[in-house]
Amino acid sequence: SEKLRVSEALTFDDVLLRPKESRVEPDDADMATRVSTNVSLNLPVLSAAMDTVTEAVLAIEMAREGGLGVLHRNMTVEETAAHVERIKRADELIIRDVVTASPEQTVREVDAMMEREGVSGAPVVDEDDVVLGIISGTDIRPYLEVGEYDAVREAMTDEVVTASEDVTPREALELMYEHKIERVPIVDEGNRLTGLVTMAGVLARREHDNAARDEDGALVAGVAVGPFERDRARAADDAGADVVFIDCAHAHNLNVIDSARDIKAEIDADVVVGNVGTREAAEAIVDFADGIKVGIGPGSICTTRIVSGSGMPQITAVSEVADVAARHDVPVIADGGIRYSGDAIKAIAAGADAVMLGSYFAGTDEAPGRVITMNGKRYKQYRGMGSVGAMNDGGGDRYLKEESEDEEFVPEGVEAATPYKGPLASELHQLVGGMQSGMGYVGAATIPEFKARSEFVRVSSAGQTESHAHDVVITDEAPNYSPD
Ligand code: RVP
Repeated sequence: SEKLRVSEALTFDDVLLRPKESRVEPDDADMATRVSTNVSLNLPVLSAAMDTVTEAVLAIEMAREGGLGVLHRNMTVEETAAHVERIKRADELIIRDVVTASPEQTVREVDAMMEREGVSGAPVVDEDDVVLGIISGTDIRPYLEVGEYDAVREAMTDEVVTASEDVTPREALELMYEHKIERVPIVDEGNRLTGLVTMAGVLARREHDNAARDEDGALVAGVAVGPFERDRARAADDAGADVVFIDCAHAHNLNVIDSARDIKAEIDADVVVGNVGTREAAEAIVDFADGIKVGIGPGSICTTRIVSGSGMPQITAVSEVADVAARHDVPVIADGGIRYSGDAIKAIAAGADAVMLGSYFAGTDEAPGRVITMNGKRYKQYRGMGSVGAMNDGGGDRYLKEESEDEEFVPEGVEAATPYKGPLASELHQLVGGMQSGMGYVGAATIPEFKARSEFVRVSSAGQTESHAHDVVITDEAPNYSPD
């Protein structure tokens, strides 16, 4: 019958990257990419917007490593704004909460204050915040011996090196080295204090030289919002979010598309729309979306395909969407189903610019939730946002048909546990290192080059068996491989 003349759709295990001539050493593969029209990352990796995966703590670490954390939406709108602000302030060059001294205070008082606030120096300002001097532990020490009741005015250094708001980290460091000082007050045209840059702050930022930052140097922030949550989208945007993700299980719903379009028109942040899994869906959103997220049913905790009988195996879904998106120069994110680094780089080969993972990060220290021990092994909770538990806790309307109190949910996700993994940075290191190996095998030094150069071969089930460790008993756990 006509109806059964169906096309085939493939997923990760159905394909492998064809090895090619190469001069690319994996370590040299450049992982920089775009996640949306205006936002670039240094790693093509996002953490899922799930309440057992991404809150501010994990998002900060993701951005410091070069990727992007997408905040879940099982929280109030106020909490969303607060989490975004935490991310944005985390690596701030200019401290805004400056501990200041007044010229009339005694040296003794300032000494106690600095001790209490945990700072080793403070700008001295008048009632109008005009900077008069700066006082440090070194200025204070001699006075503590002979004049602890003298005024700060006497003890402070009154030739202060200041800078303006637009100072760069490099300029600030140069100033500090040149004048042998550890802090530079930031002032406006009236010499009024607006902030402070410290040596310790600049050096801490240097430790994360691969971090994903906005043009002001703050870490990038991503936020999931429900398709009809204009208030959350606006709050996230006002708080400084770089990318807002319209978070929907089926974004080829025309009501969702209308609303996403409205949200896009209202906010400054980039708007990524998803999830979709077909060429037609991509065509319906590509004219206004800043990025398209792909994944109908591949997630490890997702039962959409079983419950609804609908879905698209992920490699085919990504490549259909990518064909459309590439023509409009819109980035694509492959979301869900990634178990190994090999899956992640296959998703990029299929046409994605970045990948999003949930289960891979849920077991890390930075993810919300406690470590639990079962049968002597350590786990952390991981649950689908369409699971009964997540929906009962609030924002799971992604999978909710109707808002009704008394009717039972029809979940499309499960509640589970995932092995405890330790720090996020080492998980990411394994993930990205494996992806870079893939680029080495294909001979591509950048993500765009890899997308163009990579080719797939089809794998039989015998080939799949051969791919995994086989015919041996594994004696030691590898950090990047644990077959189910
Ligand atoms: P995974 O990385 O395979 O654990 O998949 C994570 C993805 O699964 C999420 O980014 C989201 O797209 C999807 N998800 C989240 N909750 C559910 C559900 O309850 N069905 N699915």
